[in-house]
Amino acid sequence: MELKVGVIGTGGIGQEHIRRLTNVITGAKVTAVSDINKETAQKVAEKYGAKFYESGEEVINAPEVDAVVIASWDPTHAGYVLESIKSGKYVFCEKPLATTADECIDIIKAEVKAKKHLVQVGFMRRFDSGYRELKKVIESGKLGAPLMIHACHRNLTHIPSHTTDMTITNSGIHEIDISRWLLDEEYENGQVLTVKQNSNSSKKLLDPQIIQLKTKSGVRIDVEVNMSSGYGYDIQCEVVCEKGAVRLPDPNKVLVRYNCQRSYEIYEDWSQRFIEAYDIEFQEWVNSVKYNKLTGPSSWDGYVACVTADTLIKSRNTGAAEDVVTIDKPQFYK
Ligand code: ISE
Repeated sequence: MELKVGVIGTGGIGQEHIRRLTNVITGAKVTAVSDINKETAQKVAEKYGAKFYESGEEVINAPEVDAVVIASWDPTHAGYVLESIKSGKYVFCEKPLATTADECIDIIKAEVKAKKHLVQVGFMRRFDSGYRELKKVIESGKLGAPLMIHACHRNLTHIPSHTTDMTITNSGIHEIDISRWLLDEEYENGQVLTVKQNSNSSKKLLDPQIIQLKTKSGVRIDVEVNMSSGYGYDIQCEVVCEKGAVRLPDPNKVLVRYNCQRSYEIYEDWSQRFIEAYDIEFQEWVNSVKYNKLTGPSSWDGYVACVTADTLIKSRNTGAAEDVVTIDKPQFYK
């Protein structure tokens, strides 16, 4: 039987998810949608044969909705997640889980009280074949213990409303999550360094920024987060271990010989670069909901990412490394 999914948010990413739930993956059907922009939501509803609702709360509580996808504006995430937990429905929430750590704690408390894992957070890199291969090599142990991660996160350019904090909460948050997942370790502290500024970025924006994190066992992670690379969307990651190093592969592209040059295409943005990861993420989510056992990133992972991002922002303001301080992990998430 098909899983009936209600989608809140029919902007760019919401429409992408509706398309993949309908045309790419198996076992799901989009039955209800809503968006702050009602006209767009109505058009999307018509296109996909779904029911249009005035509000996200109505989507969540609709009888034809078994599970919810939240792809709306970041500050609305927490409220919709809490409402979904209240109605006992599985919910996939695009990152970030919430915009404050306190809201994440409210979600954790509600989920623990419901005694059921209902929430998955959209950290799609965990579903990327390259990152999965990287994790496999680390976990095989043949390279010895990991010592360092060198990563970079480069966007071609940034949207006009992008802020200095969003470089951490919206972009760098992926490296915060994926490094923790690759190493299977928690963070001790973190710091943000600024470097000579790119004159092509908005004057109001600190860009680029360098994130530094240290795990409890002492592994050091450095990430260049650069919102104006000027040449494409480029994600790199190398894990240096005691006896070797392992690197994230570049996307598989043909080598073109043309005009006295050899070249490979570089993607323009994340929706193309991680398109397969998103597909796998949604297929696994639908399967796991059907089996009644979620396997993807949890509310706890969403919370830790949020606390770590807050810590990094604090460190940028204090100019010193700051400790990452979390609440005790509830047994429920162990
Ligand atoms: C964007 O919002 C995303 O979430 C992408 O995954 C990230 O790589 C990009 O930097 C963000 O702007």
